[in-house]
Amino acid sequence: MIKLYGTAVSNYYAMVKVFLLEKGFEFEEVYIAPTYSEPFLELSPMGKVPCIEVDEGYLSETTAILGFLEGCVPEVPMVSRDPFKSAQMAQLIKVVELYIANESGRVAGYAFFGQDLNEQVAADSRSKMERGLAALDRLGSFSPYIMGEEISMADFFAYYIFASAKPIAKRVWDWDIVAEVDGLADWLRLMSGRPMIQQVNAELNDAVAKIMA
Ligand SMILES: N[C@@H](CCC(=O)N[C@@H](CS)C(=O)NCC(=O)O)C(=O)O
Repeated sequence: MIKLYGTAVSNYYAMVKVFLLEKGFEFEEVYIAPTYSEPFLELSPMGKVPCIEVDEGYLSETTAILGFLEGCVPEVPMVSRDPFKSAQMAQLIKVVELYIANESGRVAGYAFFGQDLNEQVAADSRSKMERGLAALDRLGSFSPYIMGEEISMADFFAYYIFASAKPIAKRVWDWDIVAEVDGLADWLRLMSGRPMIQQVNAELNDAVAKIMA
């Protein structure tokens, strides 16, 4: 059985967990906090969560994990069989990861953990996020899902990136990033109504509340 390693407070952990549930996998959750030290680096060479253990070995990096899971259960498709459409989805995921997730992550310490804000980093991060959001506005369909009529891997990935980037942008710049992209607010509502997302969000909110307490 697949083992999912990580912690419920991680938005990346949440995406993999929802994807496992949506595709009908049986899996076991193993709590581990991210750490850049042995022996965890054997499982996840960058010391990050989530990672999974399967018969063949360990896998980290969320998009790689989702790609593997997709290949295991193609009968619940979350990637188009059309090579061009599939590449368009990969393009959108990459834009969201590099220019929204990673850029907002640079100021997450201030937003979530009371660290000092480096104004230069914040300005650079904001200008890259503006471009990322403009790119998402061009690439996303939101009719009703992010790539069009069918739900895809990109919906789960982007949903949990916005779960983190939205409060970060609000806290750092008092900036509503959801309003920057046509259709994003309705799409977030649509995704939030999915039973598996509701289940995982309840666990995530619970885990965050415990940490705050
Ligand atoms: N690129 C990684 C990002 C995962 C990530 O940033 N995980 C966070 C938790 S949400 C983490 O492990 N942080 C610890 C660290 O960066 O040292 C992926 O796609 O899985």
